[in-house]
Amino acid sequence: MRVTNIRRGRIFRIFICILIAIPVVYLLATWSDGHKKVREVYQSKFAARSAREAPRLVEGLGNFEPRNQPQREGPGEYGEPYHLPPEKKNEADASEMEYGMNIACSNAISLDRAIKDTRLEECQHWDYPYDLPTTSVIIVFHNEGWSVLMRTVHSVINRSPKHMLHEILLVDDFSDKEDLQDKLESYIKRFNGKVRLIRNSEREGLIRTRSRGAKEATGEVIVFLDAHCEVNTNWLPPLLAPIYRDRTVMTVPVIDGIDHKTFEYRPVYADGHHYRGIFEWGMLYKENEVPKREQKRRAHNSEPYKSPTHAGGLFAMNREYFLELGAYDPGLLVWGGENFELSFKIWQCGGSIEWVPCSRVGHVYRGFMPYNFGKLGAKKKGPLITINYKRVIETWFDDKYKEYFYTREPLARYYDMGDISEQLALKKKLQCKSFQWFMDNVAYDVFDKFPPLPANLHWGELRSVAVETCLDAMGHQPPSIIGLQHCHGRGNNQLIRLNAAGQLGVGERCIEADRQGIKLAFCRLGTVDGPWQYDEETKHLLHRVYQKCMSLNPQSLQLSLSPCDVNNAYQQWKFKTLRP
Ligand code: LR7
Ligand code: MN
Repeated sequence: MRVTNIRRGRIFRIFICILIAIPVVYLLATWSDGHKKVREVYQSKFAARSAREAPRLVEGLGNFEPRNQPQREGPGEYGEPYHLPPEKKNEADASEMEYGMNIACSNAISLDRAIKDTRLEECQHWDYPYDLPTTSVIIVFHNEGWSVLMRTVHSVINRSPKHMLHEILLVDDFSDKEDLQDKLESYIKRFNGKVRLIRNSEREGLIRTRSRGAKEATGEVIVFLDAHCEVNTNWLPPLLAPIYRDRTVMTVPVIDGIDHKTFEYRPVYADGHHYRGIFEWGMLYKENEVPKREQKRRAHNSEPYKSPTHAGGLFAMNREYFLELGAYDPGLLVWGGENFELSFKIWQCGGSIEWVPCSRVGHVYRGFMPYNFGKLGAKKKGPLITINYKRVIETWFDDKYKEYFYTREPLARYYDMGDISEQLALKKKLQCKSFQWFMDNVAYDVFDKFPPLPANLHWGELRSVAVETCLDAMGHQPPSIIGLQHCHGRGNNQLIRLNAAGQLGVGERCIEADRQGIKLAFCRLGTVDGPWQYDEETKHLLHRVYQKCMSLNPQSLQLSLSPCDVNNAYQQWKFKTLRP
C-alpha cells in the first residue's frame, strides 16, 4: 500500500515533470534555434568589426582560403622571373619601348599563372563574413599590353570568391592598339557576362575614366586596379570587411612589385614591418613606417591600420560613398594628384583610409611612361601634374600649408588651375574639417620626415656671373655631381631655392658640399636647414661650415669650394627670376 502510494506519487511527479518539461523543451528548442541564428549574424558582424579590433583567429584555415591547388609548371610560374631566349631579344626590346614593360616576356607566361602567397602567415586564419558586399572591379586602360591586361582579369576571376565578384568593368580610355579592339571583345565572351567592356569616345585620362567607371558600375563596392596587376591569394574579403563594418572606409591593399622586364613577383616590405602613405610638400608621394601611436591600436600584426593617403591605383570603396564625395574632381587632368584629392576629401569630410596587410596585389612598375597626355596635356600652360597638385592644395590645404607647397614649387603660384569653386562648395556642403585637423589627427607623422619649410630667400636660375651657364641637377639620382648647363629659363632641374635656414634645394633634393666637390644629395629627412649663405653685395655663396665659397672652374666647368675672394668673378652667382 505504502509502496503503491509511493509509486503513485512518483508516477504523478514524473507526469508533472513531463507536463512542465514539454513546453520548456519546446521553448528551449525554439529559443536556441533563434539564438543560433542570432549568433551567426552576430559572428559575421563581429568578424567584420574584428577587421579593425581583434581578428577572430580560428583553428585551421580561415574561410575563402584556397585548398589543394594543382601544381603548375611553365615560364614565370609562382612569380619566378622569366628570361626569354636570346633570339627574342629584339622583340623584347621593341615591346619595352612601346609599353614601358617587356610584353614579349609577358606573352610567354600563362594568363593563369600561380604567384607566391606573400601575406603574413596569420592572414590564412582570419574568418570573414560570408555576406560581404558585392563588388565591381574597375580596370581603366589606355594602350596596355593585351596579355598584361588579361592576366589582371584572370587573376581577379581566379582569386575572388564568386558570390562577391559582381563584375569586372573594363574601361578603355580611347586605346588605338589593334588587339584591344575586336580581339578583346570576343575574348571576354568566355567570362559569360562577368567581364564588361565600355569605351571612351575620346581620350579622358585615367582620372576621369575612373570616375566614369564608378558611375557605370553596378556593384555595391568598387575596387580600382591598374591594368597590369595580379591579385594575390584571398585578396578580396579583407578589403571588403572594413567597408562592410563602415561604408566610409576606403581600403587599400599592400602593393607588391612585378618586374617590368622579367615579370618576377616580388613582395614589398618582406621584413614584416608596415608602411603607410604620406607626402612631402612638393606633393610627391612617400611611404613611412607606421608610427607607434597607430601600431598600438592593433592587437594583431595583420590587422588593417589607418593611413593618411595612398599611392592612387589600387583601392576599394563603397560606390555610393565615392559618388557622394563627388568622385574625383573632374578638373584634374589625365594623371597625378587624384590620390591626394580623394584622400584629403575622405579624411577631412568624415571618412577614413585603412591599409590592409592581408590583401596583397602585385603591380608592374614600368620603366618609363609610354604614353603622352594627348590633347588634354597640350591645353594647359605649365606641367599638368603640378597644376593638378595646385587644384588639390588650393581646395584642401589651409593657407599656412599652401605656403609650404609654393615654397617647394615656386612656379606653381603662377599656373592657371582653372575654376575650383565647385570643389570649395562641396567642401562646405559636406562640412569638411580643416587641414590642420588632418595634420594633427591623421598625418601627424609627416612633420617627422618633412618639417614646415622656411620661406625661400632666393629662388630661380642660379647663374654664374663670369660664364653664361646655370647650375643643373641634370635629372640624375643622388649622390651625383651638379652640372653646369646652358640656361634654358624653364626651371625644372635649373630651379634652385635657398631657404631662410640655409638649405639649397633643387626639386626634392639638396645641394651639398664636401672636400671633393659640390653634389646633389638626398636632403636629410627631418631637417630643412643647410650650410649656405648668399651675399647680394659680393654675390658669394658661402658654405658656413667650411668657410669657403662656391666656385666654378673655367677649364673643367665643374663646381668646387675655394677660399672666398671678392675679386674672383668665378665665385659670383646670381639668382635669376623665372616665370612660366
Ligand atoms: O590617360 C591615361 N588613361 C588611362 O586609362 C593614362 C593611364 N591610363 C590607365 C593605365 O592604362 C593604367 O591602367 O590608368 C592606369 C594607371 O596608369 P599608369 O599605370 O601608367 O600609372 P602609374 O602606375 O605609373 O601611376 C600611379 O599614379 C597614377 C597617378 O594618377 C595613378 O593613380 C595610378 O593608378 C598609380 N598606380 C599605382 O598606384 C600603382 C602602385 C604604384 C605606385 C606608386
Ligand atoms: Mn600602373
